[in-house]
Amino acid sequence: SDEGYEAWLRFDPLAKSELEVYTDWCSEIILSEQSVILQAARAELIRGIASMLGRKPMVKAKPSKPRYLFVGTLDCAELEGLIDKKTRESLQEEGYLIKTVENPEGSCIVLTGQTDKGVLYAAFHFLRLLQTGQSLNGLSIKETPRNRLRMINQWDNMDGSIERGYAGKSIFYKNNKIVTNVKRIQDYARMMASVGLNAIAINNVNVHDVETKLITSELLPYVARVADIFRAYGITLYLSINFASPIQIGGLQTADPLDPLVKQWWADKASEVYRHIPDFGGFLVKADSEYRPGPFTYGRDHADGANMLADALEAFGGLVIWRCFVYNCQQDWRDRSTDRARAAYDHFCPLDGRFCDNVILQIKNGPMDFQVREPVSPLFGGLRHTNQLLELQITQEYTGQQRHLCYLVPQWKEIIGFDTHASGEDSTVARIVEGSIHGRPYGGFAAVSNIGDDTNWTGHLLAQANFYGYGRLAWNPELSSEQITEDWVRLTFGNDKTVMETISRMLLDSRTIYENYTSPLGIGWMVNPGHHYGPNVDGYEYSKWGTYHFADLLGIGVDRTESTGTGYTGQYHDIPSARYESLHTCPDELLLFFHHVPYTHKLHSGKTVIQHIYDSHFEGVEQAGELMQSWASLKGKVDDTRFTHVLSRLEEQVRHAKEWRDMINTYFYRKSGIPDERNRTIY
Ligand code: GCW
Repeated sequence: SDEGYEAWLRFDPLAKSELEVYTDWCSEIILSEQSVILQAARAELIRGIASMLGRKPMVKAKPSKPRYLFVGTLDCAELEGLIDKKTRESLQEEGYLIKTVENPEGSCIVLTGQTDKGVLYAAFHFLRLLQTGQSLNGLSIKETPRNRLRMINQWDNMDGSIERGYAGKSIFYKNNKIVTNVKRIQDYARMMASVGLNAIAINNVNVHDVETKLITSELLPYVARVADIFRAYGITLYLSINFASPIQIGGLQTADPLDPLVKQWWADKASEVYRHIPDFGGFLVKADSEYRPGPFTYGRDHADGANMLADALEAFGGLVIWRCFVYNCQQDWRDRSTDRARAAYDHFCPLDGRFCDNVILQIKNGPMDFQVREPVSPLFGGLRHTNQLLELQITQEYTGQQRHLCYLVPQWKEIIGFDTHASGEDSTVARIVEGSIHGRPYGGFAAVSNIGDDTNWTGHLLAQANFYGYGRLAWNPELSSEQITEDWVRLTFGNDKTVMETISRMLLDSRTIYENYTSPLGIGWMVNPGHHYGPNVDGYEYSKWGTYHFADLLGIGVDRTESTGTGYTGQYHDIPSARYESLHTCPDELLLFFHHVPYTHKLHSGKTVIQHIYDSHFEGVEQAGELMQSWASLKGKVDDTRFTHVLSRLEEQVRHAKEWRDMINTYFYRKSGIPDERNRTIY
């Protein structure tokens, strides 16, 4: 039965019309070099081509047919004459080239890269061309990743649970051990490489007791085996570490980053790790955040902490990825002067310029925590002399937990396209994190994974699109949502036009729909505390977490202006700062994030805030119903197993959307006493 295990690497048999030409090109592969990564490329090509064309290609050292695939790095002598010098020189480290070379003596399609990694990416791209039915004539595709780091963070714990995981248990750990059956890890590596991802941290940033030991001689051999699997797909392995390790596993009295014994301990630890894993990526660190240990305990700051680790790793080429999700999580709700949104900027901007070159700050996209709508974190515009990594959340903690359809690529496009104005116009987040604006050596994207051991990886089958889209965007932030979506649908469901258009539309509309029936106008939260699923307007209103909406009988929203509020708007550069500061220019969708307004305040849309709340919630539920209808219209066009699975998720979504609608509308009707203009049922 088809439960979606193959994800977008299904390689379903192709239609008759395409078979003949493709077979002509693909029945012979010329590959003479050896390396584990080229081995992987070869295996992928054989598997994909055999599956799509129904015939296994032969791999040879010399061509015996007039048409063939040539696979190899630019170093391969045979490439002389096939690729000109200028093109060769223009290819960057992980870049690749797919080129049709027509010669009277024999024509080939060249899949090549500067490194074997590039060749692997070329192989996956080539398979995508076949699966989506593209012409192979005159191909000349040159690709270079925009970001040096294209990373995945697993929030997996060694007991097999996954923090904020909605697709089963960990594929990495079971019963406090690293799994021995590594088939799924390998298939995961394939999925990652197929979209160009090149780095992974395999344990939760909240590093508990057992996971603290991942860097001990007892567990490192097992970690090394996992690193071996990823290495074959060009993926570098990282570990999240516990800042208090010197105490917890090192027997020291302190973890003070300036203590010579602590420094020495980490330096020794680093060399031990690299003895086991020579190409180890480095450490991912959550410190002084949500009760995790960190430098603050010793009166040191984040630069002291990060640089100490960076010094230990430097000799081995390792990186420290230091998270900026640092805020006061023991706030008093009565205290109106503390604003959690300010925290990352307030903590890290003053340290700009102090971090070592092999430290990268990992910054969540928004100032709060992965809500369906947030402004972009002002820290991206603030830092100038520091490497930056954008942190996104693929796992749908606040966006329906993979029970609701919420395709995040459009949200991510908005984030990376946001103009910080840090160095004049077009200082987008994409350009900042890639390092080009401030000339930084490292940078890129990181994201929290949404996969687990459910057969289809992501719980909701359509949530695979979020993982896929993340990888494609990390490679090239310029790709449009539409392009990425179309590719994913074709790879996953085939090239039928109706299927492609229907599913694409569903995906592209889904985030707005989810936003419509959940929390309005950028205010966020309003979820059940702890697990964060389902509506609870006051769930966090009187808590210590700093996530308030301040709704009363007259109005709602957080005043984050400089003139009368928390001053958060002042963390942006002039242009975005002024835009958010003024009620006249603040965009509707973020209004309540920046301003506290009466329910009768008129939006740019012409509606009052209260009427907008009612309308969007009624509309959101209708739209969720339409999602279900759209899917239902595909009966017979999508195999039964996948069809039924998605349909049942969408039915659940509609039921739960109604719950959201009625709780939110009722709450605001009772608070404000203002009736719905259209007299619909509010309880
Ligand atoms: O969003 C919050 C989550 C925590 C998470 C934390 C973080 C890993 O609710 O589960 O912990 O963010 O990003 O560190």
